[in-house]
Amino acid sequence: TLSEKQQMFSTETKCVIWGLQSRAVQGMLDFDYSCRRRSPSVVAMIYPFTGDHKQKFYWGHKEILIPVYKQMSDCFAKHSDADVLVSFASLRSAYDSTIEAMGYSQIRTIAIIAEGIPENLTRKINQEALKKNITIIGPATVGGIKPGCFKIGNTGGMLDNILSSKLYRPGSIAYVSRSGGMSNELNNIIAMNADGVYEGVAIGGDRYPGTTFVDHLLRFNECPDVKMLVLLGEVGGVEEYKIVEALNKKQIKKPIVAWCIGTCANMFTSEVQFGHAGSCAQAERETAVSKNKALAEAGAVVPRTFDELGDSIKSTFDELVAKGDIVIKPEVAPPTVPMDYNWARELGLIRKPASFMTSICDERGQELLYAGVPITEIFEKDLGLGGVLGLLWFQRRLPPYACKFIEMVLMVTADHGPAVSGAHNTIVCARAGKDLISSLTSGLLTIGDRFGGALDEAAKTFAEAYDTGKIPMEFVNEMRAKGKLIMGIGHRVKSINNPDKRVVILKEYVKKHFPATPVLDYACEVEKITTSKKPNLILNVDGFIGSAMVDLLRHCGGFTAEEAQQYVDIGALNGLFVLGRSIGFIGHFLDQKRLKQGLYRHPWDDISYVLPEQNE
Ligand code: Q5B
Repeated sequence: TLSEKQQMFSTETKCVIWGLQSRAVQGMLDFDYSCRRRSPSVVAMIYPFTGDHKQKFYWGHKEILIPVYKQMSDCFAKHSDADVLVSFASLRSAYDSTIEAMGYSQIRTIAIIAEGIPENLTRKINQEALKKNITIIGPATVGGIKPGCFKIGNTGGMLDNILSSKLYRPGSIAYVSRSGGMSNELNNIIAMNADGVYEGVAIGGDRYPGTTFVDHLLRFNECPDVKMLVLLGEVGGVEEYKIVEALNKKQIKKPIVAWCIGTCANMFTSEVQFGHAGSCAQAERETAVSKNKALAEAGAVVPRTFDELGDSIKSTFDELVAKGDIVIKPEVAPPTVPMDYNWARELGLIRKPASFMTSICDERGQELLYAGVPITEIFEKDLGLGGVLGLLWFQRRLPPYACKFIEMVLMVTADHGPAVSGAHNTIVCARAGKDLISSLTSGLLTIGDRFGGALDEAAKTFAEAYDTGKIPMEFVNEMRAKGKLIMGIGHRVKSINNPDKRVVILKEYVKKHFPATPVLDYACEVEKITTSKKPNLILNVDGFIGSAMVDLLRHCGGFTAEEAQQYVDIGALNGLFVLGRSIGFIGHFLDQKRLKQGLYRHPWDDISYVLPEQNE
């Protein structure tokens, strides 16, 4: 029987994850399930930045809860059966959390994923681990995998990879590599050329890994179920020479296929630093070519190139099968693990009708798109607020004169004093102690036919009257006969004697820049008739913007007649007043707060109490 240390993981291994790594945890649970483990390998998580709580995961089809602890002490007290810690702590917190974890006698193995831990701290961790007889895998690694038993974090990749590399059941080959990415490659190569992986460890790319190639190879050499070894070393360092030594001393007796990557470094005239911190040859001895030569001389099977690694594994494996050292076991299909929805979608395996559709904005890519236009382009082309509104409201890149008009509309409607319904409501609400959003919305809720919300109806009625060829007088008379007010006509304080400067400014601009203004002209004709009756029955700001917007939509060249009509029908134009006036309402809210105005109570002398008499 193997010692506990030799058998690092079993089907009963229980581990704790340091860090809120939900995807990695789910990957481990899916692996466990595919291996037909009786229970999940992950029993808890530690995360010092939130309180104790539970997170939901899938165990096959079933949902399970895994506790998350703030304190490591609470976690290990509750889960005394966990002897492995998989640490996703950052390079800043990995040292402290690993040292703390080593204080718990139940811990036998720690995998440290973080890259970039200072080498002096890694060496302290390694010394402490040696004293406490703890196996460290890493730092700077994905970890390792023992098919059928346990998977460290993200090792082996997604479930489809686990299945295609047959990692759900043990094979006869154990490997060591430095790189996590290359260990995935090995899982695949070994599955294709032999009966699969028994155990694989990626020791990590740092100069001082917690455990070395030879530590694991000696362990595998003692394991009766491991029939053959594979080493994937790399340029830099001298760890591979310890294997050469172990081979020469016959400490490693099992057949070993070995390759050190980075042989191309010899083709460069200067020193080459590969991806890992340790992968740089400081001397001739540290080159991949020298190490491959030494390994071959010591008896390892060394292919000519990395491309032939699979062939070497296959021929060595076939020999062991021929000798009867390896008996190929019948394949048993793993249980079906439900596929993660997002992954299945990404692979194009499933489709689901979307719950809602959107056609104005896409924030999913690298850059935010407004109606398909990247925001950098919006700034580069200086489309301005009017341009953004054109994209998000009308899905069109409007011509510059139209963008400018929209901005002018927002500017002139931004505020019209504290006395109007909406500003009044905002002020009363602010003075009742409410917040900005409540005060703003209470003001916005007053916008309607009588106040600021007549744009769409004005646009509709003036356009309809114009389109049906009614002469303005006929239209006014018809409205009066129906007992209807003309939307967009009339103002409480403005009149022909006290003209609304906002309308004057807009009119001047529209007349100068719009290609055609038939509906606005029609509304002005109506105004002539209504003001002849009463001077305050002017074409007001709502009526002006409404009719000018119909002309803009119809004649700017960006919309069909139906599209232009649709925007009026769906009530887009009132949005201009709502948006513009929100600026003012927010201003009133801030003003009241700045002026520290107390609760508003309407004065009694301004209220006429008209209650019925008692004897009535
Ligand atoms: N008469 C705006 O009314 C107001 C008539 C009309 C035919 C009409 C009224 C009206 C249509 C809706 C509209 C937007 C309620 C207005 C705005 C933004 C604002 C606000 C601000 C800002 C004003 C007196 C006589 C009566 C009525 C007749 C009135 N309107 N006839 N068509 N449209 N307009 N809303 O002054 O014979 O005496 O009984 O509903 O366009 O909200 O600054 O304050 O920026 O914040 O209260 O500019 O016109 O007049 O209702 O007492 O009527 O005129 O039938 O006739 P007043 P009333 P009679 S812009």
